[in-house]
Amino acid sequence: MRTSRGVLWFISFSALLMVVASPASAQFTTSQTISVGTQPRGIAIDDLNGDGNLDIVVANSGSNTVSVLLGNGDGTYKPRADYAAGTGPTSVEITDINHDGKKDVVVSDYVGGTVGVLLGNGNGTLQPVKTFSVGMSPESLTVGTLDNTGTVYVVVTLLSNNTVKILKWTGSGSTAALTAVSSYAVGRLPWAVEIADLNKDGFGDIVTANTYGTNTSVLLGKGGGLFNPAVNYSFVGGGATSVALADINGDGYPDLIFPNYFGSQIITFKNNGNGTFGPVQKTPAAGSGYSIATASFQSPGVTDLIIADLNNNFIDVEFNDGNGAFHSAGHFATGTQPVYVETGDLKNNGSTDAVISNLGSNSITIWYQ
Ligand SMILES: [Ca+2]
Ligand SMILES: [Ca+2]
Ligand SMILES: [Ca+2]
Ligand SMILES: [Ca+2]
Repeated sequence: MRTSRGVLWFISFSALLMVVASPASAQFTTSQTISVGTQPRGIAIDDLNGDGNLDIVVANSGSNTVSVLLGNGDGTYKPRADYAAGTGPTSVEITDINHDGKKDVVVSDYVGGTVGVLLGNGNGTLQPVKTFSVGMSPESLTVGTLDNTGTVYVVVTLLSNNTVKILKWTGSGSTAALTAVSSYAVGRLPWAVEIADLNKDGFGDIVTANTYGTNTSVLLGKGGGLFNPAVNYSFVGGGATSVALADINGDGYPDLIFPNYFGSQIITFKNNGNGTFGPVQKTPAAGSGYSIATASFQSPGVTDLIIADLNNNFIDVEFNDGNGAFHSAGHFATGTQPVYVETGDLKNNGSTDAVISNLGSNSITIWYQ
C-alpha cells in the first residue's frame, strides 16, 4: 500500500518536473530575474521617459514603494529607482493623468485607502507621491479614455463596499487633484478591473472579476465617466482574481477571460457583439491561475494567454485554437508566488515578452522571445 502510493507520488512528481522543464513549443527562450521592493504586486509597462523603449514599474506592497526600471530596449535596464507610493500599493498604471505630455504613475494603496499619483518629469524620474482618499481597500485600478474627449479616467475597485469608483484629474497647480466622478455597485470582492469598448459604441466599458461573488460585472459606458448599472455573469463556481479583455474567437469583439484560482480552469464568456455575453465556458488548466495576460504567439490576431500560477511558481502559456478553446503550450519557471503578469515588447524585436512579479521572492522574472 505504502509502496504503490510512493510510486504514484514519484510518477506525479516526475510528470510535474517534465511539464515544468519541457520547452514544449517554446515561445519564451531566455529569462532574467531583477530584484525589486518587498512583496511586489502589480506591474505596468509603458514608455515612461519617451525614448521609444518600454519601461517597467512595479508596485511593492510590502515596502510601500514603486520600483522604476527604465529600459534600454535590448533587455537591459538602468539601475532601479524606488519612490514612496502610499501605503500598501497593489496595482499600478502608467498614463498621462494631468495631460501635460509627460507619463505619470498611478497606484492603488490598499492599506492607505488612497490612490497615489506620482507625476512624471518626462525623463523617467517621478515627483513625490500625492495621495487622494478613495475609500477603504482599493485593490485594483486601471486607466483609460472612456469617451472621445481624451480625458484620462482612473477606475478603482473597493473591496470594502464592492464598488468601482471612477476618478479624473481636475484643477492645476496647488488645486490639482484626483476627483471622484461616479461610483457603481459590482459583485462581491472585485479583485481586478479592466476597460475596453465591448460594444464598439465609442465609450469605454468596465469589467470586474469578483472573487467572492464568483461572477463578473460588466458596466457599459455612457461617456463622461458615467456607466449603466452592472450586469453580472456567473462563473458557476470558482473565483477569479484577474480578467483579460480580448477577442478570442476572431469576430472583432472583445471577450471576457478569467483564470480560476480555485478551480484550475480558464473561464470565458463570448461577446454577443453588443456588450452582452453568451454562456460561461470553462477549459481545464493546470494549477492555481492567479493573473492573466494576452499575447499572440501563433499568428497575429489569434489571442493566446499567459497565466501566472501563484502556487506552482510558473507561467502557463495557453494556445487558442482560433475559436476560443485553449490548451497548454508550455510552462516557464518564475520566482516564488508569481502574482501578476504583464506583457510588452521589451527588446524591440517585434515579439511579446512577459514580466511577472514574484510576491514571495521580492523580484520580477522577465521571459523573452
Ligand atoms: Ca522608455
Ligand atoms: Ca503627466
Ligand atoms: Ca462601449
Ligand atoms: Ca470575440
